[in-house]
Amino acid sequence: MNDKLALPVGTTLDRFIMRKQEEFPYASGELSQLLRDIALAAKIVNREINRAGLIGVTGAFGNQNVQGEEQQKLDVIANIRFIRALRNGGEVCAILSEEEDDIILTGNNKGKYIVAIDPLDGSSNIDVNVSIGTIFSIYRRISDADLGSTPADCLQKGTCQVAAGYIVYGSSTMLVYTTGHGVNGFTYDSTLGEFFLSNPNIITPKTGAFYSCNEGGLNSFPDGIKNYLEYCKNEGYSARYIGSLVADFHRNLLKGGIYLYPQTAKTPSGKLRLMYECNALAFIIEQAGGRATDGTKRIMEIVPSELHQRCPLIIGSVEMVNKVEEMLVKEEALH
Ligand code: P6P
Repeated sequence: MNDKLALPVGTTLDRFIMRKQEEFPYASGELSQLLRDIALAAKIVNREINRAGLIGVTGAFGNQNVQGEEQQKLDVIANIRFIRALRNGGEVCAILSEEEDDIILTGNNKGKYIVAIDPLDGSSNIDVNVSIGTIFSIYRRISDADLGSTPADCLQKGTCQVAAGYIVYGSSTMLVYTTGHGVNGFTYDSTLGEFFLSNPNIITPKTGAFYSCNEGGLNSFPDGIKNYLEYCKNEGYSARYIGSLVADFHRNLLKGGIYLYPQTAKTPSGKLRLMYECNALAFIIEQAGGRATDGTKRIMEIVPSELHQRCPLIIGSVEMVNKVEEMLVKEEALH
C-alpha cells in the first residue's frame, strides 16, 4: 500500500513524520514523537560509530550478553543511547533490547508504546569498518496503563507492529521505516544533523540475482535449502554476504535478492531473533512487496513465547522466497 501523500525527495524526516501524521485525524502525536526520539539516538550512535577508532570504543567490552555473545563496546554504548532516548522521550512504557536480559520498564506508565530493539546489529564488523545497523519494532501496549506494563506487551506477534525500521551505518547512514503505509528511506547529512527523504515509497523487485547466506553451515542446512542454494548457482546468481543483516537486507531490498539464515546444527532454531530482528524486517519487506518466512510460516504470524527467541529467516524478493518454499515443501513431501 503506497502513501496517499507523496512528499518530495529532500523533505526532512521531521516534516515527513508531521505531514504523515496529518493523514490520521485522530493521531495525537505520540508515535511521531517516538520516531523522532529514535532518529535522535541514531544521530548520536552514528557519531560514535564514525569516531570509534579515535575515541577508543572499538573492540570487546569484556562481557557476554544474554545471547552468550561477546558484547562489543559499541553494542553497550548504542544500547545506553537508545534506552536513554526512549526513556527521556516519554512515549515508551517498556523496552525489549537484545543487550538486556529482561524487559526494561521505563517508568513512563502512561507511555502508549513498546519498543523492541537490536541497538547495534553486526557489531563484530565494527573493528573492520563494515556496515552495521540498528533494528527496531514499535508495538502499542496492551496492558492497562494504571497497572503498568507486563511481559505480554513485549510478546506480541509481528502483525501487531505499528511501525518498524532500521538504521544502516554504511557508506552513508540511512534510516528506513514503515508505519504500514509503504516504506521510505532517509539519508543522514551529518553537516546539517538532519535525515532527508532520499528513497520514497521503496518497492522491492519481485526477483533478483543476489543471494545472501553463510554457506559455512551448508552441511547441516535442511535439504530444501541446500537444493535452493544449488539452484542459485545454476541460475548464475551472485553470492553477497556481508555478515551484517541490516547491510545484506538493505541491498536486497533496493536491488532484489534473498537473505537466508536457516536452522543449522549449531543454531537449531536459527540464529536471528524474532522480536527485534526478524519481525521488523519482515514488516518492512512485506510493505515493500516482498516476503519473510521461517520456512514453514510467515514470520509475522509466529506467536512469541520468549523475549529472545530465535527463528530461521528467509526474506527478500517474493519470487525468490516462493522458490525456497517450493523446494522445502518438495523435500518435505519426500520424507
Ligand atoms: P554468521 C550478526 O551477528 C548477525 O546477527 C547478523 O547481522 C548477520 O547476518 C549474522 O548474525 C551473521 O551470522 O553466523 O554468518 O556469522
